[in-house]
Amino acid sequence: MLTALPKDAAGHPLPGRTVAWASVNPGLVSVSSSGRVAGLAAGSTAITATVEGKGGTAAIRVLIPPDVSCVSQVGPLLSLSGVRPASYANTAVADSTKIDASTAQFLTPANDPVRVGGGANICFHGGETLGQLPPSTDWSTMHDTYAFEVRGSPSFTIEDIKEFDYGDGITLDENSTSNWSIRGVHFRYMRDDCVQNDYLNSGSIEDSFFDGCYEGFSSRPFTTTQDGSNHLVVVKNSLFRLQDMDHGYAEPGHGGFFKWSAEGPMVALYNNVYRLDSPSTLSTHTLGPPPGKLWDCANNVMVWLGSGPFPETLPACYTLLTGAAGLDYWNNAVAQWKANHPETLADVGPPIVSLYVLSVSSTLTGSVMLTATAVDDQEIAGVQFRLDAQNLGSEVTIESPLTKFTLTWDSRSVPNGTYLLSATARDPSGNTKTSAAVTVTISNQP
Ligand SMILES: [Ca+2]
Ligand SMILES: [Ca+2]
Repeated sequence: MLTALPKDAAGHPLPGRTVAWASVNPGLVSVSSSGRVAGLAAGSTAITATVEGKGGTAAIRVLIPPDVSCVSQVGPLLSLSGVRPASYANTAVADSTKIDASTAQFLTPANDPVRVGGGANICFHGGETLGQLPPSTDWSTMHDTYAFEVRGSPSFTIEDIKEFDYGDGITLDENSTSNWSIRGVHFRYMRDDCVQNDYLNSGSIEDSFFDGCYEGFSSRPFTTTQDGSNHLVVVKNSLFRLQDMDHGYAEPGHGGFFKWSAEGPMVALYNNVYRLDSPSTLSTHTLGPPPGKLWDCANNVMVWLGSGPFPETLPACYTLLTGAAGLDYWNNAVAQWKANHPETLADVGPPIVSLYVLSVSSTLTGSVMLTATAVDDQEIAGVQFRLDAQNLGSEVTIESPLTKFTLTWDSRSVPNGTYLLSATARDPSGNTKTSAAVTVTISNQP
C-alpha cells in the first residue's frame, strides 16, 4: 500500500487531494486507485503518483520467488564450468544476462576469484570459490580478499554459490549496485565480512547459510557523502554463525552480526537463526539489530553458547536460546538447510591448516598440548601432527572447539634437540594440506 502526501510550494501538507496512481510497467506491477501494489512478474519498475499536475515516483522491485532460479529469466546466457585455476572477471555483462556457473569450481590463489558487473538484472547461479590462505594469515591480508565482487550492477542476483576462506564473502561495490539479492548461498570461514554492503544500498538476503563469519553483515559508507538511511535490507530464513578467527582486526576473536553506521540502511529481519559461541571483541559492532535501524522484525532466534548472560538486550522479535536446547535448535536448522541444499559438486578443495602458535611455545618440556586450526570447505576428517617426518600420536579427529584440533603429547618420548613441528589436515575425500612448520626445541631433564 503506497501513500502520497501532496505539499504546496512552501512545503505545507495538502491533505485530502485526489491522487492518481500509475505503474510505469503494468506488466510487472499493478497499482489500484487507492495505491495498493501487486507484483505480477520479477523485475524493477516504478509507481507514479500525480496530484493536480505534480508527480512523484517510488521505485518498486518484484523479487523472484525463492523456489524459482534466476537462470529461468529471459536474457543472454553465459556458462562457466569445471575446475578453474584462474579468476573470472567480467564487468561488462549485458543487461539480464544469466551466468550459469553451477559446475564451476574456482580453485585459484587469486584474491578475487570472481568479479562481475556491468548491466542491470544480472543473475549469477551456482558454483564454488575455494580460498587457500591458511588460518595464520593476518587480518590485513585477508581484508583485501573477496570471494565475490559485484561492480556497478543494479538488481544483481547471486544464488546457490558456495564460498570458502576469503576476507569478504561478497562485496557489493559501487553506488549503482542497488536492490541486490543474495539467495541460497553458503559462505564458510569468512575472515572479514560475510556480506559487505558499503554503498548502503537496498537489498535482500534469504535462504542462506553463513557458516563462520568474523563479522556478519557490514554497511559502513565507503565515502563521506553516502547516505543509505532511506534504504532497506530484508534478511529472512537465513542462518548466521560468528567464528573466532586466530587473527582478527586487533586480536583473536570475532566481531558482531552487524557492523553498521548511522548512514546505513534500515533492516527487516524474519525467521533468521543466529549462533554465537563467545562475545564480540569489537565494541562498535552489535549482535542484535543496529540501534535505530530496525524497520520490521519477527521470529528470529539467537543461540548463545558462551558463558554467562547474553551480552546484549535483544528486541522482542528475538527468542534467546542457550545451552543444549540452543545447540539442538542450531543443529536442526543447519541439518534442514543442508537437506534443502544438497552437495552437487565433487570435493576438490583441500583443507586449510596452521599450527595455532598462540598455544605452541618454541621450547617444549614434559607433557604438552599441540593445537592446529584446520577448516575445510566441507569438513575435516582428521589432523596428524608431525615432528620432522615422525608422526606424533594418532590422527586427531575430535574438533573442539570448532576449527581446533588438539593433541596432548609427551615430549619426553623423543631426544632433546631442535625439530620442525607441522600438522597435516585431511578431508573425507582424501584432499590433504600440511601446515607451515614451526621450529621447536625439546628440552627435558635427562
Ligand atoms: Ca570487508
Ligand atoms: Ca574439501
